[in-house]
Amino acid sequence: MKGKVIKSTGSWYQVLTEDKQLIECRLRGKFRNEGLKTTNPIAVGDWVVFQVEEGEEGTAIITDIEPRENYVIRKSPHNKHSAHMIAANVDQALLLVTLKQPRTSLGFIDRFLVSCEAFRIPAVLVFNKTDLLSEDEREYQEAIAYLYTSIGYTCLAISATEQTGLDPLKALIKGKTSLISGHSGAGKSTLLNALDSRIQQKTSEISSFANKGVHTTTFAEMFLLPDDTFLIDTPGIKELALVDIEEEELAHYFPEMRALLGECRFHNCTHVHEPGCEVLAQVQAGTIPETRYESYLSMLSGEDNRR
Ligand SMILES: Nc1nc2c(ncn2[C@@H]2O[C@H](COP(=O)(O)OP(=O)(O)OP(=O)(O)O)[C@@H](O)[C@H]2O)c(=O)[nH]1
Ligand SMILES: [Mg+2]
Ligand SMILES: [Zn+2]
Repeated sequence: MKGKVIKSTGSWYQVLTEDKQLIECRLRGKFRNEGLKTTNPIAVGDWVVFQVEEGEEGTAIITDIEPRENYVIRKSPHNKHSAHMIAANVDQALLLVTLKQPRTSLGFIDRFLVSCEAFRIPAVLVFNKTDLLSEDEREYQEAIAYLYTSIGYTCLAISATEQTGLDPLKALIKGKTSLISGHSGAGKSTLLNALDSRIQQKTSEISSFANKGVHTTTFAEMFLLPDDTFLIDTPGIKELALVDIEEEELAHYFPEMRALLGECRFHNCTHVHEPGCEVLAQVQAGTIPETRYESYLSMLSGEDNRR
């Protein structure tokens, strides 16, 4: 029998069977993780083969994991050698962006987008907490959304608490499996609760001292909505360490640069100082946004993950 892992608590996995029954499963034996060094062998979203245990009511043993279409891993910023698999087989990743409480920086957005490009997962920016914005802040948000839309990313603006802007979001997630990411306190769990009243994820006010979230959600969990719509709530991202991306590959993960890469004079151009660099020319001409290019440079040098 086959099913989809919707929750993992370390030793137990909650699996949704093909006929929409829930069954608690355990893992027996060692699983090779497709050469990936991860701290967990199975993630939310994995399709697994299981066998019901004899004599045990309603529990089963996972015997196999189906090949993954894609996966999202988060590298520990402190330990280069360990990575945690957040989810597998997702159709899209939504980043909840908040201009304040907490502030999501452009550098953070760009790191997230580059990671999604590397994982080959379409990314969507969802600006949340729009109810908190002044007129000026709203204009600033619209300018950012315009910038990312022009690069090709879908941008939406919502308020999870006021439940505004949710209809386009509902249309976007319908029939798909979507991962919801963002800083702690950005409102991921609040949004889940707003999308379906049967979902009751715990939420917490952000700390008034640090203006940051308090990491209320501690493990990824998948929720089933009507119409085969799956949403994955995840713990807030503190820092985003990039998965292994070679220097020469990095520009490929910026769609607005990717289109130009054949046009630089040198085929191994790093787009930093080389003569005849088309990327630099477009930055100077203003067609590549300066903030994006700054993010490129900061990722290239491997400096701060935290802006
Ligand atoms: N004003 C306002 N507050 C919001 C909005 N969405 C969420 N919040 C508040 O932000 C706080 C944090 O929300 P959570 O849903 O717990 O945030 P989270 O992203 O799940 O955080 P972690 O689980 O820690 O990663 C709560 O007090 C919410 O009520 C919004 O649209 N507007
Ligand atoms: Mg949460
Ligand atoms: Zn170049």
